[in-house]
Amino acid sequence: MEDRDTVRGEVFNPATGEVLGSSVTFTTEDVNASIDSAKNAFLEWSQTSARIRSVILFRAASIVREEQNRLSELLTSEQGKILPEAKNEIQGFANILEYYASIAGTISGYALPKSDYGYAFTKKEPLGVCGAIIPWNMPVLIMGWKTGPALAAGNTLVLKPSQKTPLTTLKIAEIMKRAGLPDGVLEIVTGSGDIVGGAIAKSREISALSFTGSSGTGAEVERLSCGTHKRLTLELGGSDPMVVCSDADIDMAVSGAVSGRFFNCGQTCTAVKRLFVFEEIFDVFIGKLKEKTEKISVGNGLLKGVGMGPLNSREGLFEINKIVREELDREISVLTGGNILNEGQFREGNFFEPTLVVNPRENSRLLRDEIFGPVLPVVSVDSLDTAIDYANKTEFGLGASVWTKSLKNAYSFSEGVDAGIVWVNKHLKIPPEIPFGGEKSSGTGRENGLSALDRYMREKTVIISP
Ligand code: TXE
Repeated sequence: MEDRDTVRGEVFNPATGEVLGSSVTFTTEDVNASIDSAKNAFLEWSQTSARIRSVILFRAASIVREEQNRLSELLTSEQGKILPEAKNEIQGFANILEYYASIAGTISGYALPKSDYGYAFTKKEPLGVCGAIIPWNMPVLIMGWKTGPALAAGNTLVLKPSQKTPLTTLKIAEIMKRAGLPDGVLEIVTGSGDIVGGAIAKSREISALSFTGSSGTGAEVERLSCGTHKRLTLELGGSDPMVVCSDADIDMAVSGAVSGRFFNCGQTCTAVKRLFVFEEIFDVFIGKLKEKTEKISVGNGLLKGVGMGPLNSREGLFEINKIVREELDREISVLTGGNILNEGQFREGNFFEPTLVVNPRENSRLLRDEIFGPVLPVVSVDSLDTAIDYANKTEFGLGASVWTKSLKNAYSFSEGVDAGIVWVNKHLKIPPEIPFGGEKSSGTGRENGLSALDRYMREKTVIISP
């Protein structure tokens, strides 16, 4: 199989290998022209009342909902995720726009007590032109995380989707225009990471940049934007631990692990990437886990009954295969799966079996790196302290979960784990009003909720002397 990922702007269906369409390859000059358009649109948009901005965002959300079937099919075709997940993602985008539309009119500062110098108050203002760089794993949801707060606050936005998944993003941008978004308020710039992403990172006209992607590219974005004084939000890789205590509801935890890992074919920043199970329940737990994992039917995400689609890219597929083969070479036990699927209906796609690996070596890449595919390492632990030690033995600190009925366990885990978001008896779910983001190599800043809105505004203090 040869790698068909391209820099020429073609978009491939990861289930069939067919060319679905293409996007324009912007040059640096094209990106700068889009930044100028966003700059020209800023004055009018920032002075449009919050009520009108909200009306436009609500209208856009409503059209997105009306067209969700068409959009979901396109998203599945370009990204690979199964249709029900694509529908959830499209609805998730609409949810985010509606959330920010509903709070745009509440943006406010506060009045300070009278001092010897007179009266003072603070107010919140939009920053100007903002930038967004989006990856291919959740292109529409992540577009919402950045578009919702940036536009609701009165900024204009230059947004770069991944070259692997630009098509649904472009359709949604058209819908937002149809909903009444003035020209220049949302500029989509397509093309390569180096040129298009680089131009955004280096621009002095962009006041804030929100990037989601790998930790390595995040570091490059930091380097490129150094000296431009832009505000950076970085949502980077994760290697989320899930800890199952001996008092947990085992069936609920098994379901949580399976959906937490194999959702989106394992390509989610806050997926369950390492599973730690108390030794008292280990055998029962992995028996049930194996059974449920083997029931996942793999295939083209457009087909009914399919539970997991292909990986998005050939390079991703080969990387996952390499990591699993490294484990096999060390005679580590693969409980189920472990292979590329390439016969019959799978021939042209990027399919890999849902895979469970039991007790890999402590320094295995499975327990150290961000594994972006359907492979779950399961490790037995003798106590919560050991589990927390393992959980923190990674450069990442995005999400983490503990499954228990004990308040004491929940409290100790949430205190001890290095993570930006901690779930108890749940993993992965993040509604629009809940802020989340990472620690350590998982990034800086927050998406969602009021915290994200704040990233797109500056606080100005006014002092009025009599
Ligand atoms: O990501 P990149 P890739 C991880 C995951 C995955 C690996 C590689 O492990 O296997 O990263 O994925 C743009 N300046 N995650 O290569 O390169 C790029 O065009 C500015 C985890 O797709 O980080 C795309 O729009 N921008 C992650 C975006 O950055 C640049 C989600 C992300 O691409 C650029 C995605 C540059 N020099 C990948 N180079 C998560 N945890 O959510 C590239 N880009």
